[in-house]
Amino acid sequence: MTNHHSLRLLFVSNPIGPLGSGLGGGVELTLRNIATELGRRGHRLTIVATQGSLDWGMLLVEIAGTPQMSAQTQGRDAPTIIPASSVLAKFWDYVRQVQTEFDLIVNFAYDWLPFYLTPFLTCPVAHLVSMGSLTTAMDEIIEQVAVKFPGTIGVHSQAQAATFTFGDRCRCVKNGIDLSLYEFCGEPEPSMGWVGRIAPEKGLEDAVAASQLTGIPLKIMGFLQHEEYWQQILRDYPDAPITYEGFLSTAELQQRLRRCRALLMTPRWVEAFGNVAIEALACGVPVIAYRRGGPAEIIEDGKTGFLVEPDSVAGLVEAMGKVNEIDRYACRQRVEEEYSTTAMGDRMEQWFYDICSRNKGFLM
Ligand code: HBI
Repeated sequence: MTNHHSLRLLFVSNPIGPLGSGLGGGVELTLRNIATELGRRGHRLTIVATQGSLDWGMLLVEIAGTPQMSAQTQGRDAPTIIPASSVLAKFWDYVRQVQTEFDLIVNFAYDWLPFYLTPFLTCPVAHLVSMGSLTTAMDEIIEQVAVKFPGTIGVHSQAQAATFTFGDRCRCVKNGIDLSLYEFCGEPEPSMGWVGRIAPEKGLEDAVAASQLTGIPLKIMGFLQHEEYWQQILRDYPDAPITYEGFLSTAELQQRLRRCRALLMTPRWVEAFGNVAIEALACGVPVIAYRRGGPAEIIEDGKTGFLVEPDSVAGLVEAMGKVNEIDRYACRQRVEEEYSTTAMGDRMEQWFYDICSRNKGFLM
């Protein structure tokens, strides 16, 4: 193993909200975990994010401006929109000014501009793509970078890669979490759990339907992004024994999640990865998930949970009845093997070194 230089890394966050607001969904947790782990390994991190972001102890450059609209609320033909005083445009003008001080820029935004600007920059850019194919404009611009700069498009699962026509050009880096934040629980309560942004693409209504059918309590945790969608669920399932626990910090989330008998994952779309799946497993909580997207590559059917026919509430109910068969400690062990920050740090560090070495004849 040749000794590697420490890298000067510039992480550019997503433009839809300050870090810590929850607006950025899984990407916030991902950025934090990668930055913390690579910092621990001696790399030098600078994070560019929206004004008002939480200080995670790393060098933070805060930039104010108008946020982008969330990409998944638009249709396939959505045009690329840059609002007045766009925070995204300001992020990347800053990047242009400081790029010579870094070995690698890492883009965490699912937005057109960073991909378009890549050939205009002298510093190499790694793009960690957080969602599957959503719009034609994004597919086109990501593919251009994938072709011009081989190996610089990172994705979290094969299923996510497969949503793109250029999926074979994507590097699957999976994801990871800081296991020290998650406490194993061997003696759960009867409740099931559901964790995620409360929005239509997450299919919460199916988990609530299963709760109403079985009478098993359901703890709902996550950012209430879509009020009307939530109200409709409450109207449709008035007798479901559900409680909304709010948008919680990781510490509060795991404190409740760990006591659940299982986590239900009901994505309507191809979940790029499904951070909540490995958060649950880290607490020893088996995962019952639709056989769709990233969770289907994380859960081993019958070993760390059950994979269910997509959109089948009956399938959820059947799996809920046999979740006691799962060894909760096997769930924790699986995350320790594959999804710890050490395992993820190895994958990310190697990816970054591969890009840098290809780009500048980097001496390793
Ligand atoms: N929308 N425009 C835009 N840009 C992002 O980076 C973005 C988004 N919507 C959701 C999102 N990122 C994150 O929640 C991902 O983790 C899904």
